[in-house]
Amino acid sequence: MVKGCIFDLDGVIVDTARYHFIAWKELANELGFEFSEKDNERLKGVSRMRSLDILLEIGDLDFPQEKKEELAKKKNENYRSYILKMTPDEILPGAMEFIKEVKENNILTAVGSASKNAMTILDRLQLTSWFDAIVDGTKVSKAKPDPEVFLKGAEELKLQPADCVVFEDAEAGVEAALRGGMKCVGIGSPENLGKAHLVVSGLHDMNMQKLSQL
Ligand code: B16
Ligand code: MG
Repeated sequence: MVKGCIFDLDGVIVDTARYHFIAWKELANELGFEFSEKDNERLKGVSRMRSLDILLEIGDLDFPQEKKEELAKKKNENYRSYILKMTPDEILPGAMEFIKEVKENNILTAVGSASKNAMTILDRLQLTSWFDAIVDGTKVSKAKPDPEVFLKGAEELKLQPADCVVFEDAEAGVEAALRGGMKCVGIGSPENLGKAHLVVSGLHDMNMQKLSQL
């Protein structure tokens, strides 16, 4: 029986990928190269510094560590200027309803996100109090596909990994959930999330029946 649901944030509860995209694109343009939406797909679920490395690889550029940190800081300040304007209207369809349904069934809830801005986003969406545990990029040292973020989530919920279901939109996140010994629901397309136990197009397509059959 499922005792806990652990949700990834970006791509599952909210679509911050478009703000990441605008901020990374602005940085790429300043550095003198183009960055497309297709390129942005490679950054989903990936940590900030690893995202910068991928971006610089696309632009065929490299910089010393100190300069890289300065660039990542600049991108993050720009990104934060967008997320600070977010409202609860931006919660993805069906997410609020599913989280409520899960809680009504006495199942615990957690967030497991790579983002160091997760608390700001959850506050802007007025969602913080809906979660029994929040594990974000400030609490972990190993990026997905390492299972650390989800194992910490289960631990904070005081549950065994096998009693938890992870909801993830990124391939590396699905891998992380499976490596952690959890069930996983992929949010998106079976093409790249095929390893998950179930793939749905969004939380609007989830319900208690599907959850209990996992
Ligand atoms: P930050 P998730 C991830 O969030 C994003 O998908 C990824 O694109 C981003 O680079 C990463 O967070 C780090 O975000 O720069 O805010 O620390 O999908 O794990 O909720
Ligand atoms: Mg995600």
